[in-house]
Amino acid sequence: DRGGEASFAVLGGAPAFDRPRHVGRPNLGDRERLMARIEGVLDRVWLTNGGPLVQEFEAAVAAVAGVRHCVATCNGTLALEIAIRAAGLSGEVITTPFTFVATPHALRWQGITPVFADVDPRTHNVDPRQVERLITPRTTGILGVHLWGRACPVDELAAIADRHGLTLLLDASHAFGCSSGGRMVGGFGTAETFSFHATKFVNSFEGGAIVTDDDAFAERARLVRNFGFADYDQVQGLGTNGKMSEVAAAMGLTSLESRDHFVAVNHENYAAYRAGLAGIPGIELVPYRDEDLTTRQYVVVEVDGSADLTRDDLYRVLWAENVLARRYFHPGCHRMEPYRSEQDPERLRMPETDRLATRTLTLPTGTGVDLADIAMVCDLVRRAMAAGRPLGELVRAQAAGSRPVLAAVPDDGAGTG
Ligand code: T4K
Repeated sequence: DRGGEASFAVLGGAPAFDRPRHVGRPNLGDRERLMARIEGVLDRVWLTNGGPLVQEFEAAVAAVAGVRHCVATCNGTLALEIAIRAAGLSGEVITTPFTFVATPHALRWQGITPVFADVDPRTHNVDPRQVERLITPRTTGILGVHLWGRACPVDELAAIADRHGLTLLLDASHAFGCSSGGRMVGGFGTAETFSFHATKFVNSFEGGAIVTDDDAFAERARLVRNFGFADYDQVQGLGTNGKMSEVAAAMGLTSLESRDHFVAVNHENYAAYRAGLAGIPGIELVPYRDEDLTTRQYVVVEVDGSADLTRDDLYRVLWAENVLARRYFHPGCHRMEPYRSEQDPERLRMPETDRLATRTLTLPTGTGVDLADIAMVCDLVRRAMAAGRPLGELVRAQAAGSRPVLAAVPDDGAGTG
């Protein structure tokens, strides 16, 4: 009997999956192509510092994004930091609190105060009206984020930036290969940044990139990426080491070659989730617009706050079943250090983000799960929501008493990612 509460693994039943199903399980491309490329790296004895594979990867990324310049980096966080430097930002920069903490950290690491603007609960992206309200004489820029690959309100943000003489940068870590209103992500603002981390749609183990159509900006970003070196012995300014290695580019190029396959799998998975979750009271699948190109790398549900089973209850139920769903992005960055301690609590009131951060749950997708897995996950969600309040009460009582079946579930301090 899989119908009763007793059958849930969280209450002592057998887990639905015998091994974990992950969010962000890396999509691997063609292994032979990867290995051949790595052999080439070794044969050339050229491992990093602007090698041929990095150059090829930069050209391929620029082509997808439809921009003139791509500056590949060792990860997405360094791409942000270098873009922030190259843009000459200082003082305060307005950004969203509902993002991975790398977004505000990249600003703060440069001595800039990230000023959080609350989100629009319908789009999960920053609300432009909040942004404009927060501009002060110290504001130098706006850093938007295309959460889940759904473009943030780029036209409104660009208009605000123009009106106030600010620079607009976009953290497009989730949005490589996505479009908005017929334009590819990559060409918005002064520059955009990608992440090619292992968990991303296209991955280079670790990696990132800055893309722009601005020649002078690209030149500055290249200098900053390489210690400020303009030539062998000429340093033009402060720089860092943000270079991508040849092995990373080998993976990135191989991953890129399988892009169409990854998109097809993600779209098929998303459709299976949409069908499987349809009509479950209290569960809403976060939609993508069919008119935009989307990679559907993130399958996110909102668990209705008034439902008998909360998001956190469902999270615990799923983890016990070996479905390692993630509470991206909980809590909002404004509740993380150092921002929580450094900033005026009044300025950290983010009711929409707080509400969203207790409702969203990201489910496994990508090439690491198949349609049978998804059917099983949807069945678990349906049965858990149907079990409702009694199940929630048992799960909460048990979490408080820490019964061993919950050993795999991180406590509330987790969910940093
Ligand atoms: N801006 C935004 C909006 C971002 O989302 C990110 C990164 C950045 C900036 C910064 O870009 P990077 O500097 O990272 O390039 C993960 C990723 O590490 C991070 O790249 C990503 N966002 C974030 C959303 O997710 P965690 O701490 O959640 O990762 P972790 O280790 O818990 O892994 C996630 C899941 O993937 C786990 O269930 C395990 C699975 N996994 C992971 C890896 C690394 C695998 O199965 N194999 C693997 O190799 O941050």
